[in-house]
Amino acid sequence: MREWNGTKTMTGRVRMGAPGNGRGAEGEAEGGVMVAPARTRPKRPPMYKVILLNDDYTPMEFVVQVLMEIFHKPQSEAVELMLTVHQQGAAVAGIYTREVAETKSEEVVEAARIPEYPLQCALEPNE
Ligand code: TYC
Repeated sequence: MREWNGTKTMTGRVRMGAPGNGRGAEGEAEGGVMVAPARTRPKRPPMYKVILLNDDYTPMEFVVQVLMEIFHKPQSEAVELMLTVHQQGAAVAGIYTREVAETKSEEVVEAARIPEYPLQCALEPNE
């Protein structure tokens, strides 16, 4: 019988190590039993959309500034995105890992809290 000496590739397919001593390049013998090695590369982290929400009070210029400073949008794109939110109620400002998405959302709310604007964001899993 052939012993396991495969390694897992990023796509999840099995790649066999060199035959011979029963040890793949990355496999480890443990009491004579081969164990599958850990994945060689970490999985992609779950991603989250930061959705900017419309309201009736936050000035358009302030939203454009937020999109440029917090989401690093060029001015033309920031104006376009702000108008989309204004006309359609919401739009995706960016897609990030959970921690980064939460931080962006907190930064938006905090920036708006100082001049007392009600600007808000929502987070949504990306797929
Ligand atoms: N609707 C706001 C206004 O008329 C502008 C606005 C745009 C507010 C986008 C929030 O996320 C927003 N002043």
